[in-house]
Amino acid sequence: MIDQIATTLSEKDGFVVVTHVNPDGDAIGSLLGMRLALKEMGKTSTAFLGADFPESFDFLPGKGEVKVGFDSLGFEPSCVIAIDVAAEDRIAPTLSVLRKTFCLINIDHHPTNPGYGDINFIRANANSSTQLVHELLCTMGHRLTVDVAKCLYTGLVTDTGCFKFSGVTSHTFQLAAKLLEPGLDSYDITKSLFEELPASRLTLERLMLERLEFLLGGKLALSYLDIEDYKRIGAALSEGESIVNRLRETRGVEVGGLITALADNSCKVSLRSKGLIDVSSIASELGGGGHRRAAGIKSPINCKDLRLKLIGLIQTYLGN
Ligand SMILES: [Mn+2]
Repeated sequence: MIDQIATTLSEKDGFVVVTHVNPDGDAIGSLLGMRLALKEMGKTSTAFLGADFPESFDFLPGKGEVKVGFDSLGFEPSCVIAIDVAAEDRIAPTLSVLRKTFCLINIDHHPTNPGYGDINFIRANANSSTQLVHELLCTMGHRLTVDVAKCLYTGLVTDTGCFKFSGVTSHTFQLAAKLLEPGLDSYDITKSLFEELPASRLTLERLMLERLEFLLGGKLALSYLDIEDYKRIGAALSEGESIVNRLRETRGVEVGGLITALADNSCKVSLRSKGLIDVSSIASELGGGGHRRAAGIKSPINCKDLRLKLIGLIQTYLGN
């Protein structure tokens, strides 16, 4: 577990740090935080993303050194460290090749993580994966710098919805205090995360709210977008995952849902619940998955039919 990982990192050299596809704040924070800390320890390492670095996290230190491909690794890696990756097939695709050669360290807080690593450090009740990275650094006796703290704090803030989601306890704030300790200003991070959004995000949100319907006696807030809307507005498809949170913010609403019609007549649905019903169960009945309060579906069924199935299922779960 954590001691074994600490020993491995101390004794070996040459590490590749990876995270999940479509990375969020916790994924990017873990990736950069771990990589920077390894660098501070004098270890040879690289962070690998498998795709272009997401613009919204441009403010974080170390992003310039993140590699897209493995072509120019330049050293002999001994271990791959996967952080915040719930399932092995969610790691950037090329890792399957590496898997045969290296030891795989798996650090994560998703309850569904099966422990696919050679060494696993999984704690489902951790607020963020950056919390686990922090614990690892403490175990190793590594002193926290402002740069590493910035990355780790970003993961904590985003995965707790600015300390707003369920699961936030006194321990969460104790960790936040420790991360701010090296001299970090919380607003420097939260401003970059939440007050520097692209205009396309607000335009997309306006369209989502225009098309909002309250169904099932006001318990379901449902809206609809088309992939063409995203293209016209110039918004990334991942923006849908953020704006859907708005849909459960209303009194009486138990579930918020955003349906997106994709180009091939298939359909993507993002679901958010206040916790009364488990949207991951609903999602898995329709070929998707996720958590109790946040889940998603990608289905070959067209949106019109999927919408009706979805409303029917939510109605059943609500016991109406
Ligand atoms: Mn996470």
